[in-house]
Amino acid sequence: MASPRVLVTGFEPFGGGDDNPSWRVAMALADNPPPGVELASAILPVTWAGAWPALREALDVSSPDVVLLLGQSGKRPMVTVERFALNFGQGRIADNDGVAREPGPLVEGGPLALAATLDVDACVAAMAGVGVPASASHDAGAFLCNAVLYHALHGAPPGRRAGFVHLPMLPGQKGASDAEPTLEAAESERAVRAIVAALA
Ligand code: PCA
Repeated sequence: MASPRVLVTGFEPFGGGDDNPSWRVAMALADNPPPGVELASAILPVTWAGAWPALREALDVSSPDVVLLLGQSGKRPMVTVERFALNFGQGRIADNDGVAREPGPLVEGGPLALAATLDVDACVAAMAGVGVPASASHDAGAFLCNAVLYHALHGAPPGRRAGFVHLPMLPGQKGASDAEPTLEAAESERAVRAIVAALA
């Protein structure tokens, strides 16, 4: 059987931050591609205007069987795999263009919610299997992580699977406080590699 084509994406730093665990992991995988899959990767801008166009372009170029979207979550104690994307976007904070989006649908007339097509529980199990605490989440928020998952699912070609993994902030990352749980980049990378290995 041919190796599955897997597109892994990360996001740039945002919200005044100086780093993002998701771009670290996406770049680490690009530098040292996991075995058993045909890897493509992309870094997405944290902007309402640019994130989906950048993802759409990466999808057009790589035509992946699996889309594994990564992002940072500031307040989660562990790696989380999103079950759903909502057809709703709101700029709780300004994006990297300085735009705070008014609340409203991402896709006019689109379904209110779409379920991830990557097996969420299998992803959680794969990460638990390598000793990285992980859980499923039913709320990807209303910012750009939710938005790219919704767009990746909406109108996806048959047979393509897409999912989203939220990674905790990095220790010492600007904006991370002692009160917020963090995870080393190497641990997040190990977790994501376990998911990719399960796909291979
Ligand atoms: N996290 C944000 C957007 C970019 C990122 O890494 C989010 O959770 O929506």
